[in-house]
Amino acid sequence: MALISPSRRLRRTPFSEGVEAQGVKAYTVYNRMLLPTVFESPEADYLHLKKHVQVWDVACERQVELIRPDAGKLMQLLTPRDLGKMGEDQCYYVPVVDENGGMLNDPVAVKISDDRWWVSIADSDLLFWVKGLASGLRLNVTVHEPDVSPLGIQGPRSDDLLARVFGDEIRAIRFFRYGWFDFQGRKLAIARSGYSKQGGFEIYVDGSDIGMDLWNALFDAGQDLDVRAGCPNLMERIEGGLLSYGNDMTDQNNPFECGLGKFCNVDRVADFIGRDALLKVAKEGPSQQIRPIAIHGEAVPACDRPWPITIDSEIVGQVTSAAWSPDFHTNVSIGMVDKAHWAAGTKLTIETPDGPRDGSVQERFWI
Ligand code: THG
Repeated sequence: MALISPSRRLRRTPFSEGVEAQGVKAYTVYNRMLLPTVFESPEADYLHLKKHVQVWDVACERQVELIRPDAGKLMQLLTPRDLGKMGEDQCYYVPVVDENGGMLNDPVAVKISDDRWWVSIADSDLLFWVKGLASGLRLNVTVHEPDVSPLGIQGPRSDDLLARVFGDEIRAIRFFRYGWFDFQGRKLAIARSGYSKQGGFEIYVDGSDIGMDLWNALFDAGQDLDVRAGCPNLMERIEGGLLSYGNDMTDQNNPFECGLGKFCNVDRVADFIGRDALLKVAKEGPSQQIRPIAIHGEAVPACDRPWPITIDSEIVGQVTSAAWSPDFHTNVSIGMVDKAHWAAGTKLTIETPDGPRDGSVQERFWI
């Protein structure tokens, strides 16, 4: 593939300097910002992530901040997930849907207080939707993108690395909870969350000015842990069934199709946008759904467009993410499959650009 030309529109991050110094080899574009995809090689990065600890520049997970009296009301309008019992130390993975129940984003919502929220977005322009609603409904709320950039700490030695920089209290943070920790006199929210299944944290770095200081402090503290710069790893995230908005689902899919029905409290939440549409799907059930699919044979190429899934030449779905898994010795993939054919064990044909390949629906994701 040809190179992508840099420009002001393609935003750098507070950590880009560090990422470059560590020899980043490839980027993708996410929320109009640079997101590293490879350091050493996809395989080497994967093996290191599963054994050690990595620091990830995921600043492209931009925050949409909702602040002032109607912030909580607006936040609940955005999602079918019930936020009623959410504490001021919690993060929730929340589907955000439009008036048709179509997925607009699948962010992590961080509740700072009743009237202040951060919505840590996937790759779509959610800011405009939220600003439009706030304005159209004349709500008493400010919606903007603050200078807050997540820095991921992922891998089995994450606790050990962060304890050295922030103290042992870091170890007590539970999954999808966060605490406030001091760095250079600034209070940073640190959550036990992140886009891998290897364990870890996300530091919400408040202020670009301290980005490189924190980056350097982490690498200084973790030398003997073999800490490295890393990034979301395609093979690992498919093994773990972590969804990628724009790849595995779009606004053409509802949350039930995405397997996110467990995050939809359509009966309990009285007032969210898309409720009528989702009540219908909740009652009838989705007609297609995301499934783990093993693709047999040698490594498949990059999945940069949907690959049709067929049975006896009839299209029954599509694969949207796929990669060779070094640990499971098969191609792991995520696909959307019609109800009639989504049962575990179903044999499928996947029409890859290299030709048709045999595959099968799996009982569950690999990790
Ligand atoms: N962290 C933060 N912001 C993000 C992401 C993140 N924004 C972009 C993107 N990732 C949003 N998408 C996801 C997808 C999956 C998860 C989080 C964000 C995730 N899922 C877990 C799972 O499916 O196993 C846990 C879900 C749960 O049980 O609540 O973590 O990663 N800040």
